[in-house]
Amino acid sequence: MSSRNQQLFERAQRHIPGGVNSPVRAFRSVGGTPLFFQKGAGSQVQDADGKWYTDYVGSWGPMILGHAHPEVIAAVQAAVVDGLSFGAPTEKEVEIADLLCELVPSMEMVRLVSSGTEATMSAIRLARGYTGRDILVKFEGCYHGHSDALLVKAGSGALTFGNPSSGGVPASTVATTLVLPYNDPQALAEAFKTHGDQIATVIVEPVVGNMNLIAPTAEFLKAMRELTAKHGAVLIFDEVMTGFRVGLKSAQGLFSITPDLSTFGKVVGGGMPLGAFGGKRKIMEKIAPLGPVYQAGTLSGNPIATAAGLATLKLIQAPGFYESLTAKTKSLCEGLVGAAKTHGVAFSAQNIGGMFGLYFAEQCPGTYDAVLHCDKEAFNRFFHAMLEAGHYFAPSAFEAGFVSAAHSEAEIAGTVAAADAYFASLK
Ligand code: HOZ
Repeated sequence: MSSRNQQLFERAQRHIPGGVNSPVRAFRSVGGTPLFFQKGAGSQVQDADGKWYTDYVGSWGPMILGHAHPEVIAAVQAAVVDGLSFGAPTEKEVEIADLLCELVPSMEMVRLVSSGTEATMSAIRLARGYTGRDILVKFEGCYHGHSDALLVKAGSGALTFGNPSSGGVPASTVATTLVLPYNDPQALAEAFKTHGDQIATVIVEPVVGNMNLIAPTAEFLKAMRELTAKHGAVLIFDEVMTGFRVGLKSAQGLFSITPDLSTFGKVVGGGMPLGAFGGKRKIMEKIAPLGPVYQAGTLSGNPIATAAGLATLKLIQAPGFYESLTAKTKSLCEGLVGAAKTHGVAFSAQNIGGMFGLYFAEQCPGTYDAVLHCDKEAFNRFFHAMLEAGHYFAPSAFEAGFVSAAHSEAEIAGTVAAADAYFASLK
């Protein structure tokens, strides 16, 4: 008899393309049937067959407190009874805007939206409107949501204009998107030398989480800040993934770099659809109704989403929160590396705050090319063995993983023990 997961997946495919509402969920990269979840509690998620897993995906980042945190649930329940949406301002929007500007060093003004994709798309429009220039620079392997101008694959060579990497994106839309290699300050300097007076903005994931985890070099971030400032381009830190995940001041606080604009999503909404973009007042004042750059949304600043976001942002300010989260994520990485080493498996891992990368390679990669050289098939076998043992990692070798405050050291030790048993079985 087929499992309920399988039955649901078969049924889903009738009316939902690929049976999923976001492609990476389809398990195409790792093979097999995607899990349908019915419940989450703390660090655990339960699938449609009733099996529980220790969750290292955390809804791709938002669930930093774990699933169904009582204070977040209470805040949402309290908000729900007062109405679901008004399409008009509410006090909670003001509260969360104040808090974001207080917590994140570069934020002087902020606009709330409903997703990370909206945040990055709007920040780019704003940067172009502010500078009056067209060229957008992005980096190979960085993902900034699915708006047209950002869906560009890397061309070979450092200084090529991109081609669409998705059907349906007109070549003209991406003709002004320039794709450069990540962690390559020289390529960025060349781009500014050639196009400096036409570059509106450089957008970057300050720690990449969308080609597995890639840590930035200090030189790369420094060069980016200096070159954008020198040429009058807007530097956008896409902190949708890193925001409140790598530290309370986000990646910009961790690396002491002040971007001109930043984008947020995931943790900021505590699991509800909420995003934000913000930064320098003189740039933000170009947005309608103050300025000529249009941006809007019926559900922007939704009262339920802001309730969940505020409750989450309050709890992550607890003393020692990030020290503990970082230590737990580190013990997961170190434990897995130790187990792999014991059994002679080529494997490496690293974390920055509560996000981590696992690589079937001797060393942690620092570039897109190096990530592509990791052993994807070995990851896929590991993924399925761990899933079978009740440990849920991202279903792709090209995604970062996440630990929550609800994960206990004992649960992490259990995951390491399961990995140890799997690595031992490979001999
Ligand atoms: N954009 C997410 C991966 N980096 C996946 C979102 C989802 O499938 O929910």
